[in-house]
Amino acid sequence: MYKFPKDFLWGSASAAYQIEGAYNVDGKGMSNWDHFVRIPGKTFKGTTGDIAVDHYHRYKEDIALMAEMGLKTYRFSIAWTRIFPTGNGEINQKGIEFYQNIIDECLKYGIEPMVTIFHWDLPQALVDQYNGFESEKIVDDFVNYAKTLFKVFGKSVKYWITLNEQNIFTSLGWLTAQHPPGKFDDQKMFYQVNHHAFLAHAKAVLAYREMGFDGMIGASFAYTPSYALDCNPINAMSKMNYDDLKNYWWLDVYAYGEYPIAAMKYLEKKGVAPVVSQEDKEILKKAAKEINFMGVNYYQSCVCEYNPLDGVTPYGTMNTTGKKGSAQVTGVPGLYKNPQNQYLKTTDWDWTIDPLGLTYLCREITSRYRLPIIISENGLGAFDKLESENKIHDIYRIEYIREHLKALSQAIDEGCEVLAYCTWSFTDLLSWLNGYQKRYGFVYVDRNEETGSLSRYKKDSFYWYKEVIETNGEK
Ligand code: BGP
Repeated sequence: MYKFPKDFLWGSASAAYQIEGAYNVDGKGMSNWDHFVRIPGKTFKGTTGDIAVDHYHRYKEDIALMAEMGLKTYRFSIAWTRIFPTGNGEINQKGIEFYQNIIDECLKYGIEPMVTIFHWDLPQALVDQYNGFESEKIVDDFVNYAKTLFKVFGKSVKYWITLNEQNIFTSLGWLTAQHPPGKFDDQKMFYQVNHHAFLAHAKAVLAYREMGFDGMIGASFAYTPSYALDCNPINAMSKMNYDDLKNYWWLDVYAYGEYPIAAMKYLEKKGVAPVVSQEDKEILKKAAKEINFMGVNYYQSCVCEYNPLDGVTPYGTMNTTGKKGSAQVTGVPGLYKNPQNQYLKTTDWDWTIDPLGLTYLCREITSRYRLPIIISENGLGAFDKLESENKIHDIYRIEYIREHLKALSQAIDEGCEVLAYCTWSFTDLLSWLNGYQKRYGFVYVDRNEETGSLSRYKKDSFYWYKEVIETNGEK
């Protein structure tokens, strides 16, 4: 049914904070998330990743399940605080050992490790010292951390993702106050923080090359492709505004080392543009030539419509409960707003389900950037039900992934170079804003306090994806 290249990397992804637990074990330092979840009211029903799904102690069992499924790659992130408990200084050998074990375990089964250097859990010590990404000091500490990983793991790991979804952790951290540091509408800082993150990414990429490695390195971006509401030119302009500010602002810097012109003008007029030196510009450009792929996390597309100056703002209620229809329309006054797409269904969390959007974005990346693509996340968050005999009949997930794979194979057929597809996620895990009830995995994790003890059960989708991999997508 689908066509995929011979060495296609069938994968699945996770992130340290969302699966590991063991938040204060073996010398690990406190992260900004360990800190944030302890502030009352910040997370869904006060959930934390203190234990998460205890992957720290169960990684062998989890990776054995990956091997049983036949995964070709496993994307996971390293917790900075396990390697450098306070962000820099002395290396914590126990942390190195843990990730060495994960990597060895993957390699033992022929699973290619794909490592995310930063998936949002920042050493709290760096926040206490200089407010983390708000200061340019973060760049040196990040590069030092990345270089340590390259030095220790660089021979066994060939795929590196510098930053996961820079667009999301900065938006939720400095605009909507839903992630640490929980700041609201601080636009000036938002753009400055992003600039520091770009520099951190760029310098890490350059360091990787300077150290002589020839593996694959890039960033992963949460890409929400957009459609104009209709052929009214004012809505087409709204789409252009949206893309410049919400997509190309990141993609262009990774791929070209340059900010989009119209968006920069707009921010300058508003007085919120980042301070960018000549030297920074050169670094960004140099690093852009060194990335090997664009990492894309794809969950949904959006519609763009004209939004008047007194229109909706970016700060409408989000659906973090799974109660369909509770999300509000948001946008940027004067530029665009994002109404629901009447042609598409949504998940229980109001995320649009749009397989063709995946073909669309692959085509766009290919023609705009001429870069290979790694789909580093794609999946369906749902309320799964544990039935008798520990079965989970998640046909809706199978259908979701099947349709997205069809769309991906279409993109490949139309000339896009796609190297890997990682589902989010392998086991169920913590959803940052939605607690544990929003499940994504192929493997169910039983959280029932009496019976659960975090037992793992294979869902129907597990067996289905196993066959997809076995047949290289022809099933
Ligand atoms: C991405 C993140 C992941 C993961 C996923 C699902 O933005 O990179 O870490 O959480 O989204 O999102 P959610 O858990 O909000 O449903």
